[in-house]
Amino acid sequence: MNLLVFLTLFFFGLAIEAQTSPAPTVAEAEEFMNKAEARLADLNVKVNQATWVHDNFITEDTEALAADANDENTAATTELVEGAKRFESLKMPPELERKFKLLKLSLTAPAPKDPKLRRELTQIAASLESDYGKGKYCRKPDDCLDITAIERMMGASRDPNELKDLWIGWHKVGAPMRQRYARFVELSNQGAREIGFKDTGAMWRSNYDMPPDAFSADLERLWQQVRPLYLSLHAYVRSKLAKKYGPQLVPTDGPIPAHLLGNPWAQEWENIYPLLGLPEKSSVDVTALLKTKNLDPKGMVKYGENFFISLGFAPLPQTFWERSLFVKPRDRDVVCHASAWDIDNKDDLRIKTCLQIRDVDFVTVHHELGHNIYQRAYKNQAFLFESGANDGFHEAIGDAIALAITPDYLHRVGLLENVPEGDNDIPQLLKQALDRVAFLPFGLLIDQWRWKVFSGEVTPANYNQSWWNLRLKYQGVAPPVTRSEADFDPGAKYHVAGNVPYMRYFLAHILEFQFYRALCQASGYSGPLHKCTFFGSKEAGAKFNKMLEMGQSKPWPDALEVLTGERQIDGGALLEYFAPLRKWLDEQNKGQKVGW
Ligand code: X8Z
Ligand code: ZN
Repeated sequence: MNLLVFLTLFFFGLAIEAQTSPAPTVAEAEEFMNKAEARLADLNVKVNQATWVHDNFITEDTEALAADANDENTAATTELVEGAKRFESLKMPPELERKFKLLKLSLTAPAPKDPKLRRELTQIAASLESDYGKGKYCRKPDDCLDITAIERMMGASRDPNELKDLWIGWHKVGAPMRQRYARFVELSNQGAREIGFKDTGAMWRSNYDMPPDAFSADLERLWQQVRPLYLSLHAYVRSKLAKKYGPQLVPTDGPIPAHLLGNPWAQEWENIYPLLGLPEKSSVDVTALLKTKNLDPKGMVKYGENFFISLGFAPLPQTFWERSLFVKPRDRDVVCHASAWDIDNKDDLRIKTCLQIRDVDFVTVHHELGHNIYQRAYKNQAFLFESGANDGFHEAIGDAIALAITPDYLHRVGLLENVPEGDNDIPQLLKQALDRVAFLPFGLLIDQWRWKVFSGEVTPANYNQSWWNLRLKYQGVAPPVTRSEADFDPGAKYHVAGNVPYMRYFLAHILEFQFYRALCQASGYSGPLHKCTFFGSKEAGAKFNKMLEMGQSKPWPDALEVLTGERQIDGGALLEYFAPLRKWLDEQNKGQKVGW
């Protein structure tokens, strides 16, 4: 057959094909989507059940079951995304169009269509999470510390050698993950490309109702807005640590050694408050209050629930109390990193935590319950809208409530006898800044690193070096000992091992102040922002719920507007909250170098 005849027949064939599959209609698209949502909702319950069991009882078998469930869900989603391509050029009503977009973005780990490769990816993902959950530092064969113990010890110890030893010990859990992580990146990128994204990082950045580059620009705007406050805090903390540990260990013009900040990742610094030289008893010691009241972990959660009830939310279901994990079990490996669950996308809410009786865990309790309250508020939305307006919203709900744990609140619920008198709010604000402001650059850098890894700008040959470059650039911290490419320090952080995107926490740490300020206003409060509690305000609760029940049904600026009247994420509320502290820090830092 000559070429001309062949081409004629070929195009004739195509024309017939086009005639036999006419352009799809909106009704067909709707039908496709309804079926897709029903199928995914079912699979989602299976994934939740298998993952819950795995995370609460890590064994080879539960790992295989969790990987299986994830594999099935990933396969179905991949197939549906492929099927949805048929409707790509169809003009649809906005709500339906949004569902198609969200379907395409719904996998955190997109996988290749090839079942063998997909399976490899889901198995690697499950094994990395298991490894993190089982992770231990064994000082001697019969003296092994899990992450809960290490967090406790690094929060309490002031011995630099012990801290260094714990830091090095915990970071050993990363190294064995390195090769599997590199393979995971390859496979997931292939999956992202098959769906039409440049790489997995670009896909993650596409989930913010704006072009991915505009999102990156917004992050830079936010960081520049809050960075001066972070630098002031960093300089002040550094000078106090230099006094405590000496300038050889803590140079007054350089980065802070990462093992001295009271936390394995130097991400929140509240635990070193006693080293900062403020008069004792000048701020409320929540840890001491919880201990004096003899609260057990469940009791702490009850306080959290009670706050939400005071705003008008319904109590948590009985099953929450029966099925949640509050304390680390003694006899088995669990993923202790705190999380909130909605197993059936209806009422089966749970948290999984290894609580200690400490102020930072009291904040975590409110954080997790915020997830549960959001999940329940949007449970009547369509499946693909059962999410936060964006993932930063989800992380900010409980944190906004935790900001309202003021001395006044603690007094009202009977945890604190006397509210400290006087108007010296600096100790309280400093404590809060050690938690929320110290976190900001950490929240920003994790995915700066991961996005570079996914894009190929960072390769396995410089995984660790680039990690520490970013730690230095944004946080101004340095590792206590020389690191090399035999290490894989990112793997010692849960969200890298567990493949949970992290930019959400940076956003949340800004959004929570916007939410908090709006809730304060709704409650009728006027006064310095940091003293506000909206405990008991049904008005604040009703306004909150209006935003929460929207889930992800509308672009996030619409949701933000419902609660705050603003359409931009903005650091103004955070800066307002910390304004008195900023002034004070700048006075303390006079004559000192700021930055590193
Ligand atoms: O992972 C969490 C929550 C669960 S979503 C406990 N957080 C981040 C972390 O621990 O690294 C909350 C603050 C940041
Ligand atoms: Zn969370």
